[in-house]
Amino acid sequence: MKSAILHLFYKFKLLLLFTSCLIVVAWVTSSYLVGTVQEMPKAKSLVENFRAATMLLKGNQKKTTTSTVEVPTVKSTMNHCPAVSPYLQGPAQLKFKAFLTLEEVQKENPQVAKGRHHPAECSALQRVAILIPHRNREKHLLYLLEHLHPFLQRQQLDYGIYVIHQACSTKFNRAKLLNVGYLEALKEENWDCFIFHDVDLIPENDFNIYMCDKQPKHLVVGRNNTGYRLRYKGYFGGVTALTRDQFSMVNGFSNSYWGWGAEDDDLRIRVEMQKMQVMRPPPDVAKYTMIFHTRDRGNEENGERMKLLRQVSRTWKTDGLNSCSYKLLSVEHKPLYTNITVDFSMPPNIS
Ligand code: UD2
Ligand code: MN
Repeated sequence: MKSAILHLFYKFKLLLLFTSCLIVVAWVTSSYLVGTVQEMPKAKSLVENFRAATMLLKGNQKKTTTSTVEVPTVKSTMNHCPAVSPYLQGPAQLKFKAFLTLEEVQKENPQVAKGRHHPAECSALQRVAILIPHRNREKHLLYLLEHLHPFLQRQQLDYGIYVIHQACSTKFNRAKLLNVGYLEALKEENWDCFIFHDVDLIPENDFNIYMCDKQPKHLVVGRNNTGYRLRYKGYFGGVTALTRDQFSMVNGFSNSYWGWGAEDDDLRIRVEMQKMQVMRPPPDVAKYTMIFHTRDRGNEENGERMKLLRQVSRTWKTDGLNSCSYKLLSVEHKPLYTNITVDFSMPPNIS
């Protein structure tokens, strides 16, 4: 009798042990599964964004030999913005109001201060500086600002617009102004990406993303006045996007192109000499309207340009960012852009 009771008790103990084991196993598995399911979308978007950031980084690392490569840093603890912004609208019918004023454009953009803006809901993938060379094109600048601010905000970028204004009546030098823009903008912020932007080109499709890539990007495939066709194979004018490191690797633009033409071809040659390859978005995306204009006074065709182009392989190392001298007249932080005014002294052989 006693042994039967003992046997029963022993069986009961075994059953108890087995059930508690089952409970523990069930609890561990269920909490693990729930955790995984909840974390999936977040993890997926993090991985996607991390990939985008590392693609940029890898591109820089591969090409950079001397300077240290910096990861685009994310200052906040916020999630990265998605690889494709949910606010993009696609092709747009551009409108140019006849009597637009700067005050109106400012009123349309109350959230922009000192030409800068960043998304409130997520941490932008890149910090992008837009550099615009300028003289006597106020109306074009107004139209560009009116279109570009909302365009860049729809792309969820952390951006700043810089207008680099050439003072006085010396021959216009687009390339040197852009070198100045790069050097001065970097004094304010460690920008990841630079967009070199003509004042008269308005992007028609916000899927033309103003971010840099593994290779230098040419953002203008076509424009209204050339039937939206690429002008020639090596064409690199109008709007281009280079990372901080890509631009420094080629020593920036040449400073020697006074007047109109070929400074863009010079930059392409520099890019190709570093074994980089120009990328372009698809033609239906990389479309621009160029506001009509004639050739400006002080920007006459440069007769020396073909000669200069033939010398790039000999001159690029000593003619560029490292030799860009200028007189900085002012840096003004206006609501919609930072205005940098510079004065250049022309070499004696240029008239
Ligand atoms: C083409 C290129 C441009 C550049 C130029 C040759 C395109 C779309 N653009 O422009 O990138 O390579 O040829 O130099 O292919 N600017 C002023 N004030 C002036 C003169 C020029 O602000 O007095 C600035 C302005 O930003 C203008 C840019 O320089 O958009 C280029 O000058 P352009 O528009 O007269 O030359 P364009 O249209 O032939
Ligand atoms: Mn133009």
